[in-house]
Amino acid sequence: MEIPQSMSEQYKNAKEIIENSSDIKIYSHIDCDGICSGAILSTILDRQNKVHDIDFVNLDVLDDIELDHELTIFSDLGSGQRIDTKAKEGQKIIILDHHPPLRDLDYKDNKDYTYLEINPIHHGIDGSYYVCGGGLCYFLAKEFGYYDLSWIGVLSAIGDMQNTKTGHFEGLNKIIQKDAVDGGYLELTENDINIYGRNTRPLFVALSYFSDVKLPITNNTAETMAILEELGIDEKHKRKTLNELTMDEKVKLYQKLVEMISKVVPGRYIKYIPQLIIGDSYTFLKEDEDSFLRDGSEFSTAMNACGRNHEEKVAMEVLKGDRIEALDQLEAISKTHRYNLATSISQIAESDETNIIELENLQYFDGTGIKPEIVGTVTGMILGYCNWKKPVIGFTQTDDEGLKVSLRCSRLLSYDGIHFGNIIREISREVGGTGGGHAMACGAYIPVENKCQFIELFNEKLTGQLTN
Ligand SMILES: [Mn+2]
Repeated sequence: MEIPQSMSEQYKNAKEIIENSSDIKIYSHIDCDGICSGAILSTILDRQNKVHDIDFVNLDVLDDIELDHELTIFSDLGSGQRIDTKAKEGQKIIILDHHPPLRDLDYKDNKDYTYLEINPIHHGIDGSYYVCGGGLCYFLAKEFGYYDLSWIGVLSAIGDMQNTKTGHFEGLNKIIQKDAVDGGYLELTENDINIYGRNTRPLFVALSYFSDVKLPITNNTAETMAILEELGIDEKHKRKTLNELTMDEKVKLYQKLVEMISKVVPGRYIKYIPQLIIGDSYTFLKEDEDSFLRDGSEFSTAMNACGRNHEEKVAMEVLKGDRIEALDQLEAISKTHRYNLATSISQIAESDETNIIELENLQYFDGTGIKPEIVGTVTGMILGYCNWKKPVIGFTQTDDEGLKVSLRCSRLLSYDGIHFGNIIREISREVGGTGGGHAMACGAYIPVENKCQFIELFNEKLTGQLTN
């Protein structure tokens, strides 16, 4: 895939607009993709000697936002929000977003302000798997000749889970990946064993987090140690990481995982098993050998940890190159974040009476007290304690009137073709809320009094869809 002509013309236009502006504001999203987007844009503007200000925001603050600058750039958001209702004559707006657009390509016409929206969907390119916000910003950087930012484009796509379907990058993401490899910033290991924490977690710990299917090793380090011993890998428990394994050892581990998973999944899922274990891995070659920044997934987790804790600017400074002060802060934030997650998990799953309620087609828990910012991550980790054949939904209070809802499910269900992001959008709307997201990771905000109705409708909606 290449960038369509219509889109590359938009990039030329965007470059021109930036070159001719001096008072610039950026709004970007608070997740890894949004932070990467912001870091790329901010670097472009720094190098162009453009004074600028950047804010990382939630989507809900954008509707009918006041525009106070000559040029306002929106990245990884904006397409789905009414960001230009207060645009004044002569102002300029650039949007770089991959979410479903409210407006079409000729919306720009007949305005007394400049409106440029670069969205792959306008050009027939999928925004879930082919390019995300950071990628779109990288193509702008490329227009300026800044190929060295390609690795941030790759990181954004990892954080946005653009590769979950196949384990590889496709579409425009592949161009970004190639730029990063060619520039010596990225090493791609195709079809590697894909278990989180390859650089920093001892393998017996990393394996215990396997939760797409409940295995004997899930949340059980005694069992993971026994299995590694049986395979002759890391027998003396020297806390070897996945990265330290030889190819031979990786093959043995792969075969063992396939064997274990085959025993517990229904026959029609057998064909998906390799996808659960295998995927490309990404190593950032400019990072220190033993740094958690060297592995793509671990780097993206640290970016998300900052987003969850309203410390996006720390994350951005690390991306822009501060590996001293900002990196120290990033480590501290990640540590606190991990502690908060562990506390939340033990409150829900590890207490004596189980707090997970299982219905016919779903399971849910009341996460009151868990910060809304982390309830999604917690829900994902709770999956390992649940029935993997059904999605798990977590609820937590945002204020007196609102609930944040998060849904996570095993990748097997999404390979099966269920798109929970679309389902949650529909159901949350029916109960007076808003929602959406990915096939296997999504969320919503709903009025607190409609929780039961939400659960009932959701459970009903799934009847016959989960065929286990
Ligand atoms: Mn995104």
